[in-house]
Amino acid sequence: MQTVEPLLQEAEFDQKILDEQKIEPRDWMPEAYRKNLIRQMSQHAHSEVIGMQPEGNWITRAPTLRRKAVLLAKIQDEAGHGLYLYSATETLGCTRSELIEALQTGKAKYASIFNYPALTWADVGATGWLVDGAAIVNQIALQRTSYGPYARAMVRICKEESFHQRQGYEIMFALAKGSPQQKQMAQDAMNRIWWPSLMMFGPHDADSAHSSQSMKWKIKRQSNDFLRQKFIDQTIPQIKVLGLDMPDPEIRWNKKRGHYDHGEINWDEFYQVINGQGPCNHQRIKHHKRAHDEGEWVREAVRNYREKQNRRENSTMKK
Ligand code: FAQ
Repeated sequence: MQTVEPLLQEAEFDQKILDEQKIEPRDWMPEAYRKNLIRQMSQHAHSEVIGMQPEGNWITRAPTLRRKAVLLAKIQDEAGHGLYLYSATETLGCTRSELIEALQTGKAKYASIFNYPALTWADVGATGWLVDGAAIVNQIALQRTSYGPYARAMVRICKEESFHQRQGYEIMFALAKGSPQQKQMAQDAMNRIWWPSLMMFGPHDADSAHSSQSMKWKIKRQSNDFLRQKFIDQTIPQIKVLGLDMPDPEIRWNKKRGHYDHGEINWDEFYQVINGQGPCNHQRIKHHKRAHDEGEWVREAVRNYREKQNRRENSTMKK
């Protein structure tokens, strides 16, 4: 016979979600909620960490010392975001090494955008402006996600992403208002990065495997298509200020809808990239493995230090 306790726990959980209360690590939660959070949060953490690679490529080639210092600070912020998100994910009962293994073996995904190369300096600008811009639109909604540690991490991350978006736009502005060659470089970067930025919001709502349950649990607060449209609507006026041509010939203001209409995303390309067949998937994971292996001595030193501390504490207690 089923005991009433699990039913009570579930009812309490449902009520908390209904009342907009946060679920905390010590609270009871359905196993599927926990697993879904681990999936989304760890993929988010992986995106921040893998996302350092395309931009990292430009640190030694930044055009001025100021640009270099700003880019370094931005990339360090992304590492910090990865850390908050990994730590928040660990509160759900999984270890860092399990999460890293899932990334390196391809079990866990990361944002498809980072499987494209950063070909020119303008890509650094377009990435800050469009990729961080898309990330903020998504993450502002996630500040109200139902899991406490994730929501709190998002508050700080959003503040930093906002600086990232502005530094990207500033690079694009300088290029777009510069020489004809610089303007062309900005146009080319925007044309290439536009579509993968739209893909960051995931498949259409009707094709999104997790959305319906995630929205019920308030893990996701707004749908993929809603957020994508919001990003498009806020970005088109920014393109106009830059004086660049639209990256999509079908972009048109739709008075009736009160939104910009746009062309269809190439979903075949999206699925190819998220399933490991993008231009840089192999390179990104290979680089991550190498960096991770090279950091083994740090993890070993921490483990040894902890063991030593534990032995010292145990012997003090015995005395
Ligand atoms: N790329 O059912 P849905 C950043 C997967 S942070 C790869 O709609 P969901 C900062 C999805 O995981 C950017 N995979 O999934 C930065 C699922 O696969 P699974 C990262 C994608 O979770 C800037 C399957 O497709 N932000 O950029 C993508 O409900 C510059 C079905 O999709 C976040 O992660 C994609 N674009 O909605 C750093 C935000 N889209 O798990 C450096 C948090 C979908 O079943 C430089 N995440 N998939 O194997 C989310 O909001 C959600 O997870 C979505 C996807 C909206 C990404």
